[in-house]
Amino acid sequence: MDVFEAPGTAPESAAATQTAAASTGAPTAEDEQGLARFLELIESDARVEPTDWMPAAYRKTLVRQISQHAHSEIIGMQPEGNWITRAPSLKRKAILMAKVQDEAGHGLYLYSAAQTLGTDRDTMFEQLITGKAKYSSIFNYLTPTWADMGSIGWLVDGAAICNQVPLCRASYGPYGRAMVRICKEESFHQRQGFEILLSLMNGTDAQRQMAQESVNRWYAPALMMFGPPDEDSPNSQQSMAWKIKRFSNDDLRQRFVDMLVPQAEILGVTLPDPDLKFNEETGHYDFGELDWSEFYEVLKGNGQANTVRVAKRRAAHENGAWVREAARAYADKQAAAAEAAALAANEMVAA
Ligand code: FAQ
Repeated sequence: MDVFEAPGTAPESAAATQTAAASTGAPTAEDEQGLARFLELIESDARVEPTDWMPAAYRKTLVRQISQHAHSEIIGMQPEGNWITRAPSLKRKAILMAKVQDEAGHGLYLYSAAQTLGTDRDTMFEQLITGKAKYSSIFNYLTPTWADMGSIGWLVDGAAICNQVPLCRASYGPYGRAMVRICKEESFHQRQGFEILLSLMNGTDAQRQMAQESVNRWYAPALMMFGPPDEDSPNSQQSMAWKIKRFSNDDLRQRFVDMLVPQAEILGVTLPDPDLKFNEETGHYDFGELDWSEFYEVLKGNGQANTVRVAKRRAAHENGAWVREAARAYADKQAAAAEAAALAANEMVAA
C-alpha cells in the first residue's frame, strides 16, 4: 500500500497523495510527518482543520461532497420558492419564506466550508450554472400542489436529517461544525412539513387526496437521495475510512424507512410500497426495489426540471452581477479609506 493512502482505501484510487509530493514524485519528510499526523487525527476521531496536512484525495473528496451539498441547498430553494406567492395563508407564507431563507444560509455556510479547502466560490458557482456540477437528484422534481410543501418538509428534509446528523461528526472540522447548525434548522423544516400534511389529512376528502397523491410522488425519490445501493457506490468505502461519511447509503436509507413508517401511521398516509413490511428477524422494515434507472436518468439531466433549475440559477446569478460589483466597489472604497487613515496616522506620529 502506498503510504499516502489512508487505511482501508482501495488501492486503485491511488490519487491519495499530497500535492507537493505528487509534483516532485517523491514524498518529502514534511509530507510523511503530515500523513502520520493526519492518520492519527482520523484514528482518534479528532478533527482535521484547514491548516493541517491532508492527502490531496481527501481534500478533493471533501470539495466534491461539500460543494454538491451547497449546490443542493441553493437549487433546493426553487421547488419551494415556487409556492411562496401562492401559500394558502399569511402564516404559511411567512414560514415558507423563513425556510427558503434558511436553505440559502445553509448553502452559504457550505460554500464557506468548501472555500477553506482552497476552492473559490466563483469556481463552484461557475460549475453549477454551466451544468457541470451535481446537486441532489430530488430537486429535479416538480411541485404542482401545495401538499408538495408538506412532502418536501416531511420526506426530503427528513431524509436530509437522517443523512446529515452523522455528518456533524465528519472528520473535517469546518464541515462538521456547519452541519450542526444546519441540522438544527432541518429539524424545524421537517416538523413544518409534517404539520402541513397533518393539517391536510385532518381536512376535507380533497385535501386528504392531495396529501396522499403528493406522498406517492415524493416517497421513492426521497429514498434515492441517499445515493446508489452500497455495491454501486464508488465513494462510500473511502469516505467512511476517512470518517467523512459515518454510515453507508443503504444503512441510512434503512434508518429513514424505519423512521417514516410510524410517522406515516400518525399522519394516516399510506407509503406507496406494497413490499413494505416489518421483519421480525432483523427488527427493521423490508422495502421494495427502487427504480434506479430513474435516478441515473435524473443524474444525466433528464429529470422533470433539470433544465429549468439550472437556467433559473444562471439567470439569478447574472441578474445579481450588479450587486456583486457594487459590493466589490464599496469594499475597495472602504479599504482605500482605511489605508489613507492609517497613512495619515503614521505621518502624524512621525511629525
Ligand atoms: N443526487 O459514491 P456515491 C438538502 C452521486 S439535502 C445526485 O454513493 P457519495 C436539504 C454522487 O455525487 C440534499 N447525485 O457518492 C434541503 C456520486 O457522483 P460523483 C443534499 C447523487 O458522495 C431540503 C455518484 O452519485 N445533501 O439539500 C446522489 O459517497 C429541502 C455515486 O454516489 C447532501 O448532499 C443524489 N441523491 O454519497 C434543501 C448531503 N446520490 O460525485 C432544500 C451530503 C449520489 O462521484 C429543500 N452528501 N449521487 O460524480 C452526502 O452525504 C453524499 O455525497 C451522498 C452521496 C450520500 C449524497
